[in-house]
Amino acid sequence: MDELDEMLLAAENDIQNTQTSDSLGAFYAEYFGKNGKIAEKMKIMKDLAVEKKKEFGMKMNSLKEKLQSLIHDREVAIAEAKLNKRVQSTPTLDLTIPSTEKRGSLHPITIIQNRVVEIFTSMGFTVEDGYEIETEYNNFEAVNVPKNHPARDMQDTFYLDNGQVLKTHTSAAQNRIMRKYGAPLKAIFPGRCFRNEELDASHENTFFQIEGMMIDKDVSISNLIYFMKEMLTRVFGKEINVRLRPGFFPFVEPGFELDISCPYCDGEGCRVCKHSGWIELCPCGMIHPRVLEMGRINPEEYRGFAFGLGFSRLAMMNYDITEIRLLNSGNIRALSQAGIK
Ligand code: FA5
Repeated sequence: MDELDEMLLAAENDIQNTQTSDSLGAFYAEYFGKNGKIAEKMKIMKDLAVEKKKEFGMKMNSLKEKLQSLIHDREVAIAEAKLNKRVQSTPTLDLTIPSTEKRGSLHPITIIQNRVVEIFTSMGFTVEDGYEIETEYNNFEAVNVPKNHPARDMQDTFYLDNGQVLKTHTSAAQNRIMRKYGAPLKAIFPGRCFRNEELDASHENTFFQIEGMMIDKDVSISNLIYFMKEMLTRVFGKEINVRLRPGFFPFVEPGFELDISCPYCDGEGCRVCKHSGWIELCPCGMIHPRVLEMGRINPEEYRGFAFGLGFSRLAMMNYDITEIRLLNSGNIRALSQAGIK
């Protein structure tokens, strides 16, 4: 029996000195394995007298239970120590702490678009969505640009195998919207446009426009001037004057180029307006009767104006960006400077 007490004492000591779960596993096998120390001791049993056998059996059971409980406790202690060590050596990561990194900002185009959309909706215009992939009919024929018309050269685009096109202008949605709502109608439709262009500082193959249309019985050029002046004055936050020059677009008659008084020098003349005091901003005009007809609106009864404002260029003016390609560049440092302005 003393031997068993000695064995327990030695085992307790060994367990406490064990530092890893691997060596604890080895210890377990040494004692509880098939040919381990306990199995070895149990061999004595068969030679003991009956009354001693019982006492020995009870003592062995209590020794085994004690060892198993000590091994379990040690295993837990080793795991805890390992975890504590890892926690202490890992830099603290608290995902709930607000980032010290700079937050993201809206893209300059989005900021301008939101502003223009808000202004037009406050004046009773509905906001419509155009498709980016359009039928050739909607992009060209429905706005009075038949096949082989020279105006198509100005808006070469990317053709898909199925004959559809990446829309070259937001005017591509005019026909669908006229047919959807009929007259009277006041709608704006911002969107991404694509052209197969020679790229330079002010021409991109992917850019943004916003189209506006107002159709009613008494709509005139004065309404067009009023809405454009009001919108631009609110975008630039100062009184903006506008002027119209003749401009040709097959879908308007008469057609205009709308210039604005230079917001940088208030018409005095500066680098931006090339010392003319005016900046060309937005083509527009009175919707051609054929375009109304194709939109199933009676041109005898209704008239309307339409404009197609280049958002990309408006954003450039607003944020003093001189290179249009920056807008699609994903250059976050540059874009966020504009975004936070
Ligand atoms: C049009 O796209 C006509 N659909 C506008 C219109 C609508 C006229 C309704 C009359 C009535 P234009 O091709 O000029 O017109 O383009 C309009 C504006 O889009 C330009 O003033 C310019 O700001 C912008 N734009 C055109 N091409 C590019 C380009 N490659 N890169 C960046 N902006 C462009």
